[in-house]
Amino acid sequence: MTSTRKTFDLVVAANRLPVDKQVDEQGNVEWHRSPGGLVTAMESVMRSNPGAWVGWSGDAGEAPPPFDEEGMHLRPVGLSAEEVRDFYEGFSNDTLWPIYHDVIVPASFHREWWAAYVRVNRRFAEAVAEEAAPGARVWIQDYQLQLAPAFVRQLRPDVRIGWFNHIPFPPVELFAQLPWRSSLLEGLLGADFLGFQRQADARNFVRACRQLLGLRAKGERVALDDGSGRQVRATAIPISVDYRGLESLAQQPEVMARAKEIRESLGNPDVLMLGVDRLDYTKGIRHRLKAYEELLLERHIGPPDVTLVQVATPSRERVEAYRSLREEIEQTVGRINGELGKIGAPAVHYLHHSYPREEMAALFQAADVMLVTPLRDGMNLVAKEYVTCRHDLGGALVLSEFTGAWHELHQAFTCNPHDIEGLKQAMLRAINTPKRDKERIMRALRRRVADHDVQRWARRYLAALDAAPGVPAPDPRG
Ligand code: GDG
Repeated sequence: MTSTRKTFDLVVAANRLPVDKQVDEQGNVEWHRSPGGLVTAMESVMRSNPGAWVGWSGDAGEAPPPFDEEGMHLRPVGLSAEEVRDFYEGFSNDTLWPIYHDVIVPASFHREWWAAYVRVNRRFAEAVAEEAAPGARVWIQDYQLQLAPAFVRQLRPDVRIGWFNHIPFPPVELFAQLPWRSSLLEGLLGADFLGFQRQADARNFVRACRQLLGLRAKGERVALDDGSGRQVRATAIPISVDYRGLESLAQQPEVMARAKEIRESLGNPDVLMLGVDRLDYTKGIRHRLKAYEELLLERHIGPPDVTLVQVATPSRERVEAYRSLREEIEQTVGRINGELGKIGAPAVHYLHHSYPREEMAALFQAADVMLVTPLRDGMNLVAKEYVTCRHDLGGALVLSEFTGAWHELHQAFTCNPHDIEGLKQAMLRAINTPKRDKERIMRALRRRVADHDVQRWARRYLAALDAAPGVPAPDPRG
């Protein structure tokens, strides 16, 4: 039996499609590319390999039919309203997310959420299996799809399967809390190659396989005990940003003019501090505000000379932990402004919005001090985006040692956000270090990101996937 259906040599599966749906006044549906780094990276590899992308469209209900957009074949996966609640908001964001981020808030465990997670992972795998050409490369993304590798292998043993984790992989002591820990590991072990942000994350995974599944492991390789002789490699391939694309955006005269305008509209402060985060408890926004408030109270700094712009992009607003975080942050901002602001010069400019990329690039250029203070973050792209936009070598990056980014950008003004006194000192150092020293630091940070951009990340990942051991050749010596 022959089939005329077109299939693809590279299939990416991610929770979301790389496009957002927009409906015009006449009710016509249009899809617009969402500007994430992953999409940019994929574009560069898909130019030479015809590629498909499997993902959820973002709306509950039946999946729209597959379509082609900007050189990619897009294959939507449908989620019912209950599945959005149980698979996405529930198991992904209220069970796995807290466990994988040091249990900053308690995780919720519900068996119906797990059932939805299994069902949706299987649905993704079925879509991948239909789109993949014989011997294709399949690249599955992130914590929402940890069972998909094994489901894909059952359906399509001929394809090469990789998975990349955008968030941390927790130490076994935390991972072991999950009632479904063995199934999650077995799901991941369906892959040939597993990529992580940091070597420590890869080691945590290997240790979990040893301790919880009793498997043998040597270095980065875990040996399966199912009689197949198969090995799975787990290592770090840290993600990055589209350095060239973003730098040239930041060099546009309109963006540079907008950066100046932003500073003027804030009253041209001596020091503009900036935070840009999804409104998430992992990002350390509370700790940052506390340190800033203390610096104001102790009169080290104060408006109008110094001000803070905090962009908190709306996120996961139906999950309770996110609602209460928002309330707490907004109360804190109100208190700081009420007690320490001046007429025409608030101490904190708090913006609960999402902005276009051009505006973000302008904000990065306007900011003298960028505050990236997560309690735990897989990578943190904002840190890399900030230095990419600083082609003028201006600005200073305060960076938490609990981000993946810090392992590459440790020349930044390092902080431990739990240590409020230390965080305050890092903020003051970022303000007071002489300009020439700050330029030297910025040059080094920029060089690192320029040499390790997202295109390189994607190429390295796919090369590692191709070279993954699978079933190693028998030793010729017998
Ligand atoms: C996960 C991991 C890892 C934010 N607000 C706006 C906006 N953004 C953009 C930023 C940046 C991205 O969103 C956020 O990326 P982060 O890396 O900072 O954080 P997560 O969303 O938690 O991402 C993380 C990442 O995956 C990639 O592997 O680094 O550790 O948690 O690009 O610029 N962009 C626009 N408007 C906004 O208002 N245009």
